[in-house]
Amino acid sequence: MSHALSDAPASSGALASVMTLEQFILDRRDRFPQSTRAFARLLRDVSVAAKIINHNIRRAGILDVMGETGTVNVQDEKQKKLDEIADRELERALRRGGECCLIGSEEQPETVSLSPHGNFQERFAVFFDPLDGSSNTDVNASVGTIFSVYTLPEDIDEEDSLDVTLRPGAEQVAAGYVAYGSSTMFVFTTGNGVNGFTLDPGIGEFLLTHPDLQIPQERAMYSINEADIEDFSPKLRAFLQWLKTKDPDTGARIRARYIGSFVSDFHRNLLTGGLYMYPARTNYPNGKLRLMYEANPMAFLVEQAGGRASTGHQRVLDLQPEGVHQRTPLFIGSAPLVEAAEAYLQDREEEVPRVA
Ligand code: AHM
Ligand code: MG
Repeated sequence: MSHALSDAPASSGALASVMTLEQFILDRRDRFPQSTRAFARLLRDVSVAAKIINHNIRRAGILDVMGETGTVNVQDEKQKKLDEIADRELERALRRGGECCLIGSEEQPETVSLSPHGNFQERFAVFFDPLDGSSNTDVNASVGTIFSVYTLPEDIDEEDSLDVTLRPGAEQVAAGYVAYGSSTMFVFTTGNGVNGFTLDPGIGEFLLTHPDLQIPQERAMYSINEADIEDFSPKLRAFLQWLKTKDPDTGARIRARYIGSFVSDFHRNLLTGGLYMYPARTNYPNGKLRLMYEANPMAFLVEQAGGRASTGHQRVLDLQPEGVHQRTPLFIGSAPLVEAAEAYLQDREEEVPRVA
C-alpha cells in the first residue's frame, strides 16, 4: 500500500513535504460543503481533543486512569475512567471553540445545548462516542473516538433543538474517527472522499498518510462476535456459512478478525477490505451499536470510500432517528459483501454477487 509518508524517520527533513491536518483543512476548505471558518475550527477542535485523549490513553498504564468509575451511563454500561476523560475533553474542546451549539454523547443521557460564543454564520451539532471499545483499555488493546457533524438551521430554539438535530445520517456534513492503535490515526470525510492522518508524536501533528482512501472490494476479512451465533437468525447463519465457503475456483477463503472495538475493526477492514457485522440478536432486535454516533458516521465514511452500510434491510444513512441513543443492526464494509448479507437476510440468495 503506498502512502504519502516515506520510510524516513519522523524527525527527518522528509516531513517538509508532508501535509499536516491543519494545512489540509485550510487548503481544502473551498472543497468542503461547509467552507466556513467555523467548520475549519470545528474540525481543528476535534483534532485537539483527540490529541489530549491520545495523551491520556498512552499514559493510562502509569496514571490512575484505568478501570471503572463505579458509575453506569444511560445505557446501563459501566463507565470507565477513560470514557469520562474522553467525554470531558471533547465537550471542553467544542465549548471552547464556540462554533458548536449542541452535542450528543454516548456518555451523556441527553443532548447538551452549548452556547456558541463565536460570531459565526453556521452552527453545528456534534454527536460522538468519546471512547469506543473502552473495555479494551484495561488489556492494552486499541480503542477509538467516533464523531458525526450536522449543520443546524439558524432559527431553532431551545425547545425544538433535539428534534431538529435528529436527522438522517445522509445529512451529515462531516464524520470521522480517531483510532488509538499502534499509531494514532485521524480519519475523516466531509463528503468529498476519505483522508487519513497519522499522529507524529515527536511534533504533535497529524500528517496526511492515507490520502483518498478506497475500501478494497475483496472478501479479505469478516468481523462479528460469533459467540452469539445461537441468538442469530437462521438467515444470518446461512450467510455466515456462505461467507466461510472457499472460492470454488481459487480456493481462497476469508479470514476472521474481531477485536471487539468497532473503530479498530472498521479501520482494519477499510484498509484490507472486509465486512463488519453487529446484527440483531434474539434479545437485542436492534443490535448493540448506536445510530447517531457509531453507525451513521462510519456509514458516511464507508460510502465515501466506495463501500456500503446497511441494516440488512435498508441503507443506514436513510434511517430517520428517533432518539439520540437509538441502536441499529449494522453490516458495513466492502460493497459486494454487504450486498451479499442483504441478499441472504432478504431471501434473495440467488442475487448474491460473486466476491473474489
Ligand atoms: P461501547 O461503545 O460501549 O464501547 O460498545 C461498542 C463496542 C464496539 O466497539 C464493539 O464492536 C462492540 O461493542 C463489542 O460488543 P460485543 O462484546 O457484544 O461483541
Ligand atoms: Mg461505542
